[in-house]
Amino acid sequence: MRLKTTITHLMPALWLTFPVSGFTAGDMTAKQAIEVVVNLGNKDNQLRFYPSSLQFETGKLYKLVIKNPSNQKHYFTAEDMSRAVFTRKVQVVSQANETIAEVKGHISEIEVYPGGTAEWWFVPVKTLKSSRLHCTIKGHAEAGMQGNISIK
Ligand SMILES: [Cu+2]
Repeated sequence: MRLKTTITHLMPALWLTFPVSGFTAGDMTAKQAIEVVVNLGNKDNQLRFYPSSLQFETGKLYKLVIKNPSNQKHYFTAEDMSRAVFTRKVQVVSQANETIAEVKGHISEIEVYPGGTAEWWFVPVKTLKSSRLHCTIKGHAEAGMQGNISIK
């Protein structure tokens, strides 16, 4: 009777001392982020994403740096991707490369103004075969401002 009680009391301590590998993966949002840069258009105002194809992997923390080097505003819209990731935060970066705003919560699209940069920090939690990336400004996707995103 007494022995049984002791063992029961020891159980939580044992779990803490010997975590089962793979069971306690830790805080995935606290890992070192993998940086991926995507440009919305270019200096010649071409209506393209550079690159237009993005690949991610589940369980890794990404910092997607969305830059707009063009003279007009653009959207990074990826509805399916937004539902397949856990967003840690979005940071708005100034021209001097200082973080000037941080947004938390679910994100479905990001609009970046000429010369601006936004960083989308997320962890993919679901796989995605090939989902649409596009700019929602009238005529932009039709002119070529679209791409695809996959998560493996
Ligand atoms: Cu656009």
